[in-house]
Amino acid sequence: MPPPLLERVFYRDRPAVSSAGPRGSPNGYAPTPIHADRRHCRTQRINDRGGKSAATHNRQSKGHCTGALYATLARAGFFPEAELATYMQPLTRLGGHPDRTKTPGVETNTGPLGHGLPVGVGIAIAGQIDQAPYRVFVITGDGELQEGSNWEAAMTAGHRKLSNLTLIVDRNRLQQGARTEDTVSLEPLADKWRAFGWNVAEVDGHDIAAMIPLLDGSIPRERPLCVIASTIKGKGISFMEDQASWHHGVPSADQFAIAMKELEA
Ligand SMILES: Cc1ncc(C[n+]2csc(CCOP(=O)(O)OP(=O)(O)O)c2C)c(N)n1
Ligand SMILES: [Mg+2]
Repeated sequence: MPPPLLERVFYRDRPAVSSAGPRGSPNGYAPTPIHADRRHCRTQRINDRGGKSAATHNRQSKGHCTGALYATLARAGFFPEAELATYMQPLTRLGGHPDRTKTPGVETNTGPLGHGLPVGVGIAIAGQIDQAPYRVFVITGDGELQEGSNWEAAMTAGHRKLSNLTLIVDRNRLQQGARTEDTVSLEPLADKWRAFGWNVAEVDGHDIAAMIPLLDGSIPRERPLCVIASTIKGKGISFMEDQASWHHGVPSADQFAIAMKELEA
């Protein structure tokens, strides 16, 4: 039985594959830098009380990537880091999808793709009405954007000029079983968001230094911002990188050892 993957990867400040070991759980996700980088985790000052007092509201719409989310929440102090070892074990608070009734720091249950952005838009509208100082962050997958609910939310956000809302699209070009562009193509993705009244930034999603100024509120804006973060799913593990099959893959003990060695290199 290998040591808990989340703990090992997390302590190396490396992008994590987001689930642990031979338990039939989904593997191979490249997290977005909002999870992977401790500096950002600190600057966000996420607040589990919510409401007007919260500095930010964070929605992980791609609820299948809880591994990276939990590692970040643990580091931010929402629960003990040792608890990461219980990931997806029976009776854990750290299940396969985020559950606000179980996991401290989780504000919205996600898992059904296409929910995070509509919920985030609602909270951003509330903030706009209340003139509350908080900002709202949502992370979606790119395949997830094939859900029509996202575009209703995008239209509303653009119409209301929700400058307190930032969406990060994890643009890894893979969805569950195939490439996005071979399934239902998304391009020209940036133009789509612009047409819906959003500002757009296109970045290398693994370039933390490039991501931070987009997220830290230092650039004033009058519209919602969509950050299209180009990423490589499974980055850092040679045999997983950019492979759709690893969406649900479970590494063998040998593969696990190789993966950890490569991440530690
Ligand atoms: C409404 C809905 N349909 C299907 C699924 C099953 N599902 C989980 S992850 C996934 C693929 C998501 O692809 P993408 O949004 O690109 O996320 P990535 O893992 O590449 O970051 C699918 C289809 C789901 N969770 N919700
Ligand atoms: Mg994807």
